[in-house]
Amino acid sequence: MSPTRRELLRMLAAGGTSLALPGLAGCGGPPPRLPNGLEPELYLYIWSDYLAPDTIPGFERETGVRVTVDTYESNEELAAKLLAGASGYDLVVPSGYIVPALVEAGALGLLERDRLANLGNVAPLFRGLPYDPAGAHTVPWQWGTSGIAFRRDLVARAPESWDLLDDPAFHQRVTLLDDGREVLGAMLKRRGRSLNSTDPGELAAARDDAIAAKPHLRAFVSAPVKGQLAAGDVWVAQLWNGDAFQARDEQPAIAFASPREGALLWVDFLALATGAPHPAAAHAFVDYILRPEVGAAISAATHYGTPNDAARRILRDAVPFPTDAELARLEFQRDLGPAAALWDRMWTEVRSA
Ligand code: N2P
Repeated sequence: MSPTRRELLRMLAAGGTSLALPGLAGCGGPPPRLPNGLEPELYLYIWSDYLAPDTIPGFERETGVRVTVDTYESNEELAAKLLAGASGYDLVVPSGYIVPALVEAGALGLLERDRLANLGNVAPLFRGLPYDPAGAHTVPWQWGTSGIAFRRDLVARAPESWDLLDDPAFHQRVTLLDDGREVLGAMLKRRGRSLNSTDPGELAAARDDAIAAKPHLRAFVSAPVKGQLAAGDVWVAQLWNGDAFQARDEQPAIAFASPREGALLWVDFLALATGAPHPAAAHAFVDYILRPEVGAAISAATHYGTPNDAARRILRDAVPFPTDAELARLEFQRDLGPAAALWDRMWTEVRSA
């Protein structure tokens, strides 16, 4: 591991809050087992609004395992918790770009793939991705794009470019995600750069653009902006496609645009945490979400794309894979390697400016 990456991971870990250590009580011997061989508990740490209503109850009914779900709003929040050590979580859902750093830091455990009978349902497009090419630690959860959610009824025209940040009509009515990869990525795209840039000059310019936009912004906010859009307090929000369509379920005037300058494509993964206290239940859950009907229900509820071919076939409104024209404007989020430390510094400077 390069010193800069080590430094980044230490920084992330330092930002972590201590956790009540679920599942770590009673440290004598292996946990008890249910008659089906599974541990009676499972701890899942996942982005908010990322499950179908019956995903957890269905698994609990079937297996007798009691599942505790905690949620987070960014990969950095997840990383901080994992790197602080002994998180007590069994399963976590990182985005692809941060998987290599988590693996290098020893935060992700090895999946026993022969315990996953439904692995074959994963679409070829989502196998062997560079984040974890052999699928040693992860299976794909959902995929999506980042763009602009807006209230059709409150804006005069669809904001389809990041130039919206300069438009006085949106002053204090616009939000950006509380996420450095997303905000600096959008600023880089606005300047025609790669959202995976590691060039210090390009990154400094992206930082300066974000700082210049701050007086116009209502906030940096992620998934919770859905309620503010529905209430009409926010008119325009940088958001992920599925969350935008979840908000539209509540307020039909909410629409989603992919910015003209190009947008970000991401894949999130279900991964085993190192030292998962309930490995048998964790593997059973991974295989459960790989079932066609369980995967389809998750995508139907979250409005994200499923990486599961069998699930996609039974979905009524599956998110189509991007068209060639869209793909030309989309860019996959990648691991930044040692440059992650520079990105982190730039983002801290934006937040504290
Ligand atoms: C969950 C959205 C997660 C998307 N609400 C970030 N990759």
